[in-house]
Amino acid sequence: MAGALPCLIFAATLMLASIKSSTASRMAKPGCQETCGNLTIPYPFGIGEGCFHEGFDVSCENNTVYRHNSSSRLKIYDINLLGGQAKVNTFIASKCLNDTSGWASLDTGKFFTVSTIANKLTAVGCNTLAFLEGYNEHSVGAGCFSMCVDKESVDDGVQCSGMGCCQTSIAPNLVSSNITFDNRFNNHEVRGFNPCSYAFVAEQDWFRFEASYLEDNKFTEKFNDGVPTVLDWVAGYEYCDEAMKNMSMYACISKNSQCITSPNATGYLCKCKNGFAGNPYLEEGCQDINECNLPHQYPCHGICSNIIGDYDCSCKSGTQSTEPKRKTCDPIAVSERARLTKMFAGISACAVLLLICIFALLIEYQKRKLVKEKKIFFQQNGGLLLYEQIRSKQVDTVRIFTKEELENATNNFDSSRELGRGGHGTVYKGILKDGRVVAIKRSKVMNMDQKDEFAQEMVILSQINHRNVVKLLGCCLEVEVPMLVYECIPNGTLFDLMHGKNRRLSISLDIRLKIAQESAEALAYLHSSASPPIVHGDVKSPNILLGDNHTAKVTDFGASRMLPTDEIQFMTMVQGTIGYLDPEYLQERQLTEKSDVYSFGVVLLELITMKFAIYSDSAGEKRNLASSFLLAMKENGLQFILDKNILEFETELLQEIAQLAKCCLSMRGEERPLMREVAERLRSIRSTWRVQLIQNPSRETECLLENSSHYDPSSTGQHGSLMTLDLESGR
Ligand SMILES: *[C@@H]1O[C@H](CO)[C@@H](O)[C@H](O)[C@H]1NC(C)=O
Ligand SMILES: *[C@@H]1O[C@H](CO)[C@@H](O)[C@H](O)[C@H]1NC(C)=O
Ligand SMILES: *[C@@H]1O[C@H](CO)[C@@H](O)[C@H](O)[C@H]1NC(C)=O
Ligand SMILES: *[C@@H]1O[C@H](CO)[C@@H](O)[C@H](O)[C@H]1NC(C)=O
Ligand SMILES: *[C@@H]1O[C@H](CO)[C@@H](O)[C@H](O)[C@H]1NC(C)=O
Ligand SMILES: *[C@@H]1O[C@H](CO)[C@@H](O)[C@H](O)[C@H]1NC(C)=O
Ligand SMILES: CC(=O)N[C@H]1CO[C@H](CO)[C@@H](O)[C@@H]1O
Repeated sequence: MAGALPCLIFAATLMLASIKSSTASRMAKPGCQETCGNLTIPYPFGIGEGCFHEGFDVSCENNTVYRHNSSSRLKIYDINLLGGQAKVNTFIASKCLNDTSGWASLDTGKFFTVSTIANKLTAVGCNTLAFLEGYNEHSVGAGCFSMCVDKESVDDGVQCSGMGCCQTSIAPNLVSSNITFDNRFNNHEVRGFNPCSYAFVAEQDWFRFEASYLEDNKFTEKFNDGVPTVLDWVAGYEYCDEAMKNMSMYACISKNSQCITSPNATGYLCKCKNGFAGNPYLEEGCQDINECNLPHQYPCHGICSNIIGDYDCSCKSGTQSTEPKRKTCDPIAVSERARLTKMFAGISACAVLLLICIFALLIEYQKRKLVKEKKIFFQQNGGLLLYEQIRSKQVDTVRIFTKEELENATNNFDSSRELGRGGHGTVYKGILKDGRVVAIKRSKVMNMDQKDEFAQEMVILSQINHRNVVKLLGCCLEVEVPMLVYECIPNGTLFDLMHGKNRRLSISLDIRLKIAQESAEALAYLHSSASPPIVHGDVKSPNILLGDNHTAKVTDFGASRMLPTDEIQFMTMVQGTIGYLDPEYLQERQLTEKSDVYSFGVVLLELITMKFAIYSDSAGEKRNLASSFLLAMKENGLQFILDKNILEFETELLQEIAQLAKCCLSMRGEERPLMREVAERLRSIRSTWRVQLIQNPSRETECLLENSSHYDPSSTGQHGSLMTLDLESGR
């Protein structure tokens, strides 16, 4: 038995660790920062947009958590999720000799109040009367008087007895308060041993009084940084029944959570139902407690089996009753003595058995948890839907990758493998086991609805096969946020080509027309291939990849369907693609094919002006390319905005392209042409241009014809010389 004790302790530690890790992993919203310094930040608290519930916005600076947007900028030490409390740092009011000022105020901000149970108003000093004036729904106040005429009368205990230190309770639900001193009492009479008075609201049992605090500077030296104060918070000011009526603001969204009226403040809090633990404010926050793993809290003297939200305790076979009984197991005693003997023998056997069981259970539990998690994610991410489709042969082009495969392919998502980072996620370069190079996109966080749509989207996308659309090869659904695997397009994006490092090279008009036409074809195809039409929703030059021979490949397709629709995240999205966004979409929030037409119009403009969608003019002012262009069109000043390198070519043709772009940029969606029409128009413009090149050979034409047999755009040398000629012909 000697070895059993350390064993037990070890087992208990392991158990605690496993409980900690399983709950700790679900405290913040997925994808949000979970800790700051050594403080865990549980949702509804959160850092950054989309990570907090309204009113619980905090920031992390220098490993310290601050409550945002409260006028006193409160530093948070501790958050008690289930008790609805937070410990913050507040300031001390101090007054020395007979100066009249000296105050400290506190504004708690929305949903927070100063806890009346947990705090006390404390004053330190002799001949000191400290006041707290505050406001809950009414004006309220409290005062505390400390009296001592000489040093000897100061009570040198740890408690505040009223001599040198006093304490009093404060009113409930304070949202703002101001601590001041009564000027009729001052330190002049006791200046010899107590020059200053101090007052503060702090956690009740935290402060230990010492007589030396009355001496010069002793107190401020020790408590210069402020004192800890407990605030109560609520998820909302309503009572539970009212709160549940408005689901848009209701905070207890976890499946097995419930609403409780806060005992400490006015409003409601959330809690997991009995048998569940975790964060009740998160969608999947409340998780079943496996009671059988916690024999101390949930003693079971038989066979313990966990069930969702509860547990069963049945007798071991061999005893009289084999029928399962709840919680306890007391087979009818034959005789007291027999029972005792049996029990005694049982206990030691049980202890050993228990130990082994605990170990086995622990290992099994962790393993199962992982498998279960994967399975849950798989289901959440629409895996079953997709699996069905694959089986019924509706989808035969898409593979489902495992998490391990993708981790191996990307060297564990090493940052050196990063190809790009955008509004929707990060793209990594991956090398599959069979040597194929692929691009792997890890999306940002999604909610459940988006995940369902994601699967639908994948089914649609997998059926698309167009030479100008980046091909979807597969996906991985076993992770919290699904990952997509695309074919890898080697030559960068159109954005890089125009604005990247090599932008000093001019791009021939022919190539520009080719890219424009091919992108338009891709979008037209996508708009017409399915019903309802698939809308890209994020057409922009960074989303047009370039393959060999400058073949355009549209990517990030269907991002729109995965885009969040609630307001906060919507704003992020707008920022991500500002400059390309259809103004009508902004107003009506209704994404249509015509939104893509508008965005394509901006890409077309980029191609003929070589400017960014939002660019700085010569005066350094930010301008919207679409607006500048439309203005230039109106004022017949097209030559001032077009790229100088193509300006001299063929004004009629350029006019035609500009006219097309103008149509695409029409304010009203219905006035814009269909993508199919745009593609047709570009096709005819391009063929006109080619015919002209052949009939009326300029130097660019000669160059093109000369090089056509061994034209290889992937070799920069060739490319470069071609461009030089290009430039010359422009002069
Ligand atoms: C967190 O860190 C601070 C100092 O960095 C320390 O004073 C405090 O005790 C720590 N809290 C916990 C819970 O470890
Ligand atoms: C804390 O932040 C301030 C600026 O806000 C900075 O000057 C200081 O170096 C930071 N301290 C640490 C320890 O990071
Ligand atoms: C209410 O206040 C008490 C005393 O500060 C605290 O222990 C408890 O966690 C608070 N909240 C709830 C929900 O009881
Ligand atoms: C404080 O007040 C006393 C009389 O009440 C006066 O004699 C003394 O000069 C004052 N001290 C200061 C620093 O104002
Ligand atoms: C607190 O009270 C003092 C004295 O009445 C006053 O001067 C100060 O402005 C008050 N502070 C706030 C924030 O109300
Ligand atoms: C629910 O709350 C939101 C935000 O406070 C509010 O705009 C909406 O009108 C409320 N709905 C109902 C039915 O009360
Ligand atoms: C308590 C507080 O300062 N609340 C402010 C938070 O920020 C919003 C908008 O920025 C203000 O309207 C609130 O007054």
